[in-house]
Amino acid sequence: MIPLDMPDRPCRPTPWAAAGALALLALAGCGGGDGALPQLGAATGAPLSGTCTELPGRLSALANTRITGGSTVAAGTLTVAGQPVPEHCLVTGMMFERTSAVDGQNYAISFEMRLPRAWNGRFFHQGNGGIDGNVSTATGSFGGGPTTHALLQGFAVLSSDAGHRAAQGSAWGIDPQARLDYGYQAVGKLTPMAKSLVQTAYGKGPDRSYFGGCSNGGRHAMVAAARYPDQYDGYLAGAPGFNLPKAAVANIASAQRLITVATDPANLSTSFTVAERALLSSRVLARCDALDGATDGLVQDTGACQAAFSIANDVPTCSGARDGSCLSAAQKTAIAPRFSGSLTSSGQQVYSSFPYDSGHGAAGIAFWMFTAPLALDSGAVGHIFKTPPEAANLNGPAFSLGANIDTLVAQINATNATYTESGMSFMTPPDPTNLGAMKNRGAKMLVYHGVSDAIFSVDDTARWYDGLRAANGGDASNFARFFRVPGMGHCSGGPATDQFDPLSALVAWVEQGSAPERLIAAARGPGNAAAANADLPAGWAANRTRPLCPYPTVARYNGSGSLEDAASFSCR
Ligand SMILES: [Ca+2]
Repeated sequence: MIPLDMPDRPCRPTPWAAAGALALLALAGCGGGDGALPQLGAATGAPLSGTCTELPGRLSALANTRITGGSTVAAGTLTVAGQPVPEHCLVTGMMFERTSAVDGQNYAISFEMRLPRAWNGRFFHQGNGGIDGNVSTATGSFGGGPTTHALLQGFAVLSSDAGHRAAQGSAWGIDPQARLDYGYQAVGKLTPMAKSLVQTAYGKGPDRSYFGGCSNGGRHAMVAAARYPDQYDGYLAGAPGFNLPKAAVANIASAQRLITVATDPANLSTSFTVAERALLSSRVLARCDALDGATDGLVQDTGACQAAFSIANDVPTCSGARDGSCLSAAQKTAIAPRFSGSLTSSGQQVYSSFPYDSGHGAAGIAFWMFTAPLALDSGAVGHIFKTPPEAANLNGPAFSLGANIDTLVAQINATNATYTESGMSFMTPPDPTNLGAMKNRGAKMLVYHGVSDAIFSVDDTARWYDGLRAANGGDASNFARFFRVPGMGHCSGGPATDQFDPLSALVAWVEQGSAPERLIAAARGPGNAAAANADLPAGWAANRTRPLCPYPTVARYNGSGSLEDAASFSCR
């Protein structure tokens, strides 16, 4: 039982009473010190008041906002995760409409909100992927090949374009304010508007608020946890590209190496074919699969694997022509730095190492390894992240293959009179391991990341989490937990159990104090998912399950029981 006079602020050791009776008293009063964080209450639902079409008429007081539509969406009009979405209201609008003094283009933060008739009392801010620019349907998706979306669970869901339109390609990065809105300011502007809209629609604001997404959406969640710690109670960050400018430059550096071993210089994917990527993963499995106690096509102990595996020694070197059964010596030289990490000319990491894993042969890898550096990272770095930006008519492949990596690294950290925040400043959390403000008010953070992700490295996320632990006395598990997903690529896919519901786990943690000891993930085999995962190995049961374990633990086989069943594994 909690004493009525217990302060609702967090209990922390006080620096001025580091020793002696005062410190003992402080700890006693806090029920054990730093572990006693506030417990937030559970949300309670409410019905939507009025009709969807008259709702916009009641929203005229929203500041800096123009509501552009309100309509009823009948049950079953939308289907997500194979399930029909119940009837809800759709409200659309725009915030901060303006014309840029820098590039003369029109900008606004466009958004939609989907408001369930049967509301669960919660607000979900859906962070979208890529470089934003689209108002993705606000079903409340959050990656992870999920079995559900937030809208299906009864959340009121917001989605936005983060302040620019995809029709501009990446050239909107020439506008300084559009950069800042994309980085973090759109979230800061949208959040109070959305809560006010919920208040009008339901007669009360959200009891609990959540932010979730994967990739850039995971980055948004990480940034929101640092910049807006008072606005959300739960932060769900999938594959958080919180060092996105660095990752993009490193991927460009990778392309510059790979092009040297492409058999067709006009097709970067000929540098490292499907068969050769599958060979690499098969050699990783041969060396690492059994290290977790189960030869099951999954490398759970990725740390032990990195120590055991060597691309130089464990992959055959071609003695003749490349035929998919070997890598040429030149290929190994070009590919190995993808994993050890691209370096500047002075030997500094551009971004991060990437682990060897079982998923490098998966279909989704090719986009991130071969297409993205020439068609996506080029515009992201050329227009959005670097100061000064390139001209609007940027040629993506020519820019990426011709760029000086040292120069790009300097430019993503640079400012000038027009661009007063660097790419690294507006895209990343200001101090990623300082999450004290959200922690101390009882908010929680759940992070997941695929080990075979080829664009944002699980190693970078692990390094961040190690820093977070160090900043919290060696243990951050009372407010932030990080789950690795072996075999999974970027947000989903790969030879992995990639189907899980981290949002329900986060809600139970925030509102009930039930911390996730593990997440149960299932394979998306035929018949076990709305969209089957074509990357699954033939020998796996369609409904294989595994525990996803809180870092640094890994799922180890208990020594008996089915290899298809999570119950046969423990997080150790
Ligand atoms: Ca294994």
